[in-house]
Amino acid sequence: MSETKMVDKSSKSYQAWLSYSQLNDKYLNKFNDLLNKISLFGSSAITGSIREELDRAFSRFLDTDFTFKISPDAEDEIIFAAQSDLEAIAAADDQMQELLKEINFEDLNTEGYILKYFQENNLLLVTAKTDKGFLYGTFALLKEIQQENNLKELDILSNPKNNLRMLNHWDNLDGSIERGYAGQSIFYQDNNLRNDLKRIKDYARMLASIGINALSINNVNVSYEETRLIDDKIEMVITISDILRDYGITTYLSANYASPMQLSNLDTADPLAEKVKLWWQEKVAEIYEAIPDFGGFVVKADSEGRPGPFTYNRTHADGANMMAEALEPYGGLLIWRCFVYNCQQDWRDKETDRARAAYDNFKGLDGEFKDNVLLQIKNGPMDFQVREPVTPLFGVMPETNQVLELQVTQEYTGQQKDLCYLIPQWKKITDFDTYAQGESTPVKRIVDGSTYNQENTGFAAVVNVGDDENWTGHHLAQANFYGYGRLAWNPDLSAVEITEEWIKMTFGQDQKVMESLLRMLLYSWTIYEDYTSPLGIGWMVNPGHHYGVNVNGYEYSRWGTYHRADHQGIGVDRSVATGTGYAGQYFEENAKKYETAENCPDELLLFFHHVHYTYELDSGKTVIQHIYDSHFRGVAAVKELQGYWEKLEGKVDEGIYKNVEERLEMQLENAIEWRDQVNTYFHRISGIEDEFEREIY
Ligand code: GCV
Repeated sequence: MSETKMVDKSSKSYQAWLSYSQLNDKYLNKFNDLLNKISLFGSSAITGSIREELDRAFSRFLDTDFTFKISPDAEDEIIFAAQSDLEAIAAADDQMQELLKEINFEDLNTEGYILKYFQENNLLLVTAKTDKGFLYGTFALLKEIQQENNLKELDILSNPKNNLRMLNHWDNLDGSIERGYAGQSIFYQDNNLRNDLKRIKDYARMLASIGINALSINNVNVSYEETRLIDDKIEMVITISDILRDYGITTYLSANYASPMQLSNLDTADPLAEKVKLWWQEKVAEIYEAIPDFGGFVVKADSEGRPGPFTYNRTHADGANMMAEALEPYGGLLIWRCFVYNCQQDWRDKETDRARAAYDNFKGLDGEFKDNVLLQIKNGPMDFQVREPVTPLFGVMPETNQVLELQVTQEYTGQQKDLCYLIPQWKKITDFDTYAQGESTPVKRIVDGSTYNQENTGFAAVVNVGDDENWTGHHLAQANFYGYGRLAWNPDLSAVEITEEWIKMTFGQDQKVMESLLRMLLYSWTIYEDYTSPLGIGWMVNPGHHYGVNVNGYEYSRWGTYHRADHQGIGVDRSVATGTGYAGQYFEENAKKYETAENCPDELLLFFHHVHYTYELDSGKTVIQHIYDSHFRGVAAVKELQGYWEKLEGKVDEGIYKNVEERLEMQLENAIEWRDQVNTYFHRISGIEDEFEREIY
């Protein structure tokens, strides 16, 4: 039996951005009239969640025992009601009838919401077409209040830009989490459900507050026990989905492609075999009997040892469509991952290029997938490195639904020991111009479905939470979780907007806290890049667990992840002219940019080209000098991070202060090790001195 961690649910670290601190007197006085007269309409399960949240929030905002009046009256000045309830009120109320004329319900989609203040009536309405929109609107108003924004200026209509806003758990039933850095699973322990269902509910609240509407609850590497979730362990899924549903979240499962073989001893999982099709149809019918609003499956097939249609000489379209067909009658989705590559490569083989794999495996299948199949594509062609180009697959499959997959859990970006705030990286990815339809076809416009007029598209990401009291190990890693949801709702938000919002929601209004944290968070990704792998090369990590430096850790392995450094130069030639041809997978504008070292941006130079250490970058430095400088700079910057944090002692919650202080110490140690090993390695191998004669070993 594994032990259960003690968690203080009243702590600031647990409450995360939903701690609803008491409002300051000035703000309270200004909006007292509104804040004390609130009513809520509706009786659905989701309105029940809204009611609970409002009770919790207002008791803390106002520091009183706040409970809603059962029967709202006409004097109320903040009204929470969905469109149908407002219309019912309006039938007997002329004033409401007039107000309704000013509300653009026709501009709302099914998950959108409106927050609108009417000055003449001193009335604030929170409304939406559906319960789900209403839930998001409620959290949006709480966000406005918690940030102490002016309620009498509110006039917001917000629709999510992406229909699918998903998080993927890589949780196993024994409680472990693949690539988890914040403790054990909040769902499972010893192949059972954990008995702390309250925690799952608190998690659902956090998800809803940032607009997440889909959750896959088990690892994409589906092992023996997890395969049983669609069988004799379905009760566990029912319990979880019952909690998530009340927060507008649809439950998905990662499915083992070979389930029919494990669960029913079928001798094949061939997608074209009738008995296999029938098996899935019957299985899916059973699942929907138990969970009528089940979302569907996420599938990792023919990838890193997982079973898939290749075994039967079938295509990924054959495999995905067979499962999608079973889900179709119920409106279920089949989310098929494109992380398919040869993980048995010989490092001596310079022809095979892992970066090419997603495009090579999937591009030719465009138009062959059913409408309820979504291809989930990692942001880059390799695997969530600190810097890699955006995958060329986005935009080249106009007849296929595409979903962007990000990694919130920090596998290659510091494992929640090192601070690495990923919103700036994700902004670069979502804003990347694919040129799929000429200039201005950024990734975000492909995966929001607008470029090719698709509905089943959106964002997915591997989440970073576990059972640590603060959910994410490093308290500041909560910002990645928060920011992912906000970006999935609206990828046009800027990194600064999202960051400021999270800081105020978590730490309140203190200007010093804001200034320090903004700097710490916004620069942390490039700081991490500085002291780790240079110029887009990636992978110089310890094999297996992927934390810490190991320059040659993956150089002679089977994973297709090489830097090809020798005494003269470094980098992988992926040009069309002399290399693996990967650069040619992009639309022309990008292909040209990446094809030559001269045109290629510095930050990705070594990803696309093998160059001499004395090659001069756009920055004017040589490659080797850049390696030295960035590594020295990276360590210096970590010390600055420590300095910024130290200024906040006494200004932030003590537990949080200590947590971050400790993590920054670990980060410094890690950064020093990276700096010294990388610099020493390249100094020895190149024989070139540092211009500034700093200490290299
Ligand atoms: C869930 C990388 C990770 C694996 C992960 C895989 C994937 O290879 O190291 O742990 O497996 O990606 O995305 O499927």
